Amino acid sequence: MTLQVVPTQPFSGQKPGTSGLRKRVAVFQQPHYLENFVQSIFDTVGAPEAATLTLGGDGRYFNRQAIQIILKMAAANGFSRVLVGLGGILSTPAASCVIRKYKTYGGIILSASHNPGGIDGDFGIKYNTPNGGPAPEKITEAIYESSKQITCYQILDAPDVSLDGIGETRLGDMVVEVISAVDDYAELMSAIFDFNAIKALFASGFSFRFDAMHAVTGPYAREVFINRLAAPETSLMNAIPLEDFGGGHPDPNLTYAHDLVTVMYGDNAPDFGAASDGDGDRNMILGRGFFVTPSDSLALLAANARLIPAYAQGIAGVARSMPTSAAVDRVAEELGIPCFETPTGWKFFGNLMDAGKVTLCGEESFGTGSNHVREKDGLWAVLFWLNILAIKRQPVENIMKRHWAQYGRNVYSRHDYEGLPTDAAAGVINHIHASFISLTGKQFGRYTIQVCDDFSYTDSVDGSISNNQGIRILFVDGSRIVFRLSGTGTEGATLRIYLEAYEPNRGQHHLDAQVALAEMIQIALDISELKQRTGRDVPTVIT
Ligand code: VG1
Ligand code: CO
Repeated sequence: MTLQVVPTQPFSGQKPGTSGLRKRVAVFQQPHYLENFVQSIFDTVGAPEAATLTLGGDGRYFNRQAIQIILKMAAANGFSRVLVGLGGILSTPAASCVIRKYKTYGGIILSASHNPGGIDGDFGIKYNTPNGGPAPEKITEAIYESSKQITCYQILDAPDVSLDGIGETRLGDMVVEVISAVDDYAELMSAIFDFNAIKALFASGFSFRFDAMHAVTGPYAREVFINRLAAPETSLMNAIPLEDFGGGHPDPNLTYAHDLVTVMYGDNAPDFGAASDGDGDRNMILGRGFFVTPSDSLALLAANARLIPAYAQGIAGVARSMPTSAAVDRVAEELGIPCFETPTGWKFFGNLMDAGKVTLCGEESFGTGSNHVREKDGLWAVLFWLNILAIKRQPVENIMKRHWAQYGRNVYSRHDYEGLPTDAAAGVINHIHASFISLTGKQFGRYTIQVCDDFSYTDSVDGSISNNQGIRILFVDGSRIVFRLSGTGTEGATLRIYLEAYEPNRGQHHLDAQVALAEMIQIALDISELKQRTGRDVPTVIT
């Protein structure tokens, strides 16, 4: 085995987005492409001598090849040990759990999350810091700067390491340790929730479907729900991970999780349904014929946190991303705890959790989590709901409606316009920006605009500032429209329009969100000139 120093040249555009570097598989397969980025990570994070690294991915196409490359580079860059998930697989929350449990010097996670996989699909990579969370912007920026100046990378010339059995293998001076992260993760879950109560719920005949969408959570769901909680085998759907996710789009929403949606809205629907995404950090929650929006889910978990053993003493505070509805704000007010509003992306929650300021946090994009790890956590959210259901023994729909009756309802929807020409999408944003002054005070039917702004965030822990995090159109009655460009797509631009109307009238809870938001939707189309600028006025995905 020899150490090689390979000359290379920078690639343009290795700029990490909302959640790391995401590109087509073919882009990652170019010679030196992955190596450049990995060397830039190592050069930037400055791991101490003989550090340990965590490594794994969501199992998508190119995961195995990428892991072999990264292992050989870690060995050449002075790491003494790398913890790898069995088969090279780690869900994103399990990676965070492993980093924290074994106190490794951070980890590299290979995932493009909910983006499609396979040879023509997407691949992704990100670095998580020793607290287990996604690297903050100052580190991702530094990695990007380093990638623009790279001249060589270090790699060990060695045969591939087998990752298909638990145990240790030497790679030069480094040890590769294949671990059973499924067990580490299941242990953590059993320390948070009342597994006996959930077991009793299943034993009572409560019916459940979990759709792993052929992605990473299959083995985790089997260990937790079937092996430890004795749920019936029929509870699992699409639980074998596949490199191309069965050709599907592993995004747990009403459009892409159609297998589960069909079951939950069909005859004899189960009591409870849930799905997770490609890398296991998202969750969708369904009752019988009933969809719980992620924003409502976060609010409901916060309101009921004391029912859960790990949060029985109460929660310190909550945080939500800016486009997430203000439903959780109302719960925080009631509980008398702080509520933080951060930009989109989990990396902004880490500082608040490390400082002990928040316990629960979430995003409208099906992400919910707590300070048990530093990533959002799909199965954790499902277990949280199961624990609540085990105690309340009421249908999901009733629990949600009672919540609205107590707190009022923030009617909410997100409309995504995918695959827009980049220029046209930028044109829409610039146009709204340029209209801020003329829009202020303008009245549209029963809605009057109070103020428009471009969301900017100052981290209350380290003082760092993040600008241009989305345009907010705020109405006098507390309703909102938010316009934001996605930072995770790999083709063209995706414009997200987030619509929210507060409905204090407790008698209106039967209303369908699209019906209730019809006026807001029209206002959004009018002020953005979407149709004129992009030729589109029908979203690709409605959530
Ligand atoms: C999307 C979501 C965002 C989430 C991010 C990563 O980002 O909107 O809330 O944090 O995906 O999720 P964007 O920039 O496309 O809107 V995942 O499951 O990749 O880790
Ligand atoms: Co994800």
